[in-house]
Amino acid sequence: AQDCQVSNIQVMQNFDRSRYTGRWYAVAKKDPVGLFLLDNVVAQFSVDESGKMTATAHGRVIILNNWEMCANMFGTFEDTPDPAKFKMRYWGAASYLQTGNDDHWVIDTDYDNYAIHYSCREVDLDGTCLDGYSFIFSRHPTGLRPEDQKIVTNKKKEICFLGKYRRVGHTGFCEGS
Ligand code: FEN
Repeated sequence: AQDCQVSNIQVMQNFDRSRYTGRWYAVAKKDPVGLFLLDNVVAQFSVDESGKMTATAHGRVIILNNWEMCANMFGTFEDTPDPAKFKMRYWGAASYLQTGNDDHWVIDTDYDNYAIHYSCREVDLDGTCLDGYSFIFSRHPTGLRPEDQKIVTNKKKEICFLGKYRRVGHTGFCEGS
């Protein structure tokens, strides 16, 4: 189950978007090519009255002239036939932030402690992911529980991003934004 083909990646079975709502702290991330969020990444997922999923996220960025900013990002999700696979349109509150339209897959979650997100932006000719990003989320700002670490390591392997993650620090830089 680990041929690294994007089309063979297993996602969360019977994904329940309402149980996924609320605050998630990024504890690790695999970066895409280009501009992204540096650290202090916190996401907040919601489901509106019609059942549509939306999210906000913030994170520290460094713009021109080494200015540290808190980027406030918004995302709307388009459903697909697979309940754990979405298309996410995203944009920033500030005009200098990039906008985009990415895949947004929930690989695994227990809803109460951890979640593994995956997005491949560019699939290579051989079917593997050439440019993608991924977040490991925790409900706890202090990180993953020891009992969840093994699960997360296995999933990183399955999505072929093992060894490509960096820890996401939380210093309070974006608190209250
Ligand atoms: C996700 C889940 C919750 C909702 C959203 C998510 C994705 C966020 C993304 C952020 C991209 C940020 C960028 C920043 C940027 C998955 C957490 C929305 C995909 C692209 C700079 C840095 C420096 C500069 C200009 C812009 O544009 N950063 O000079």
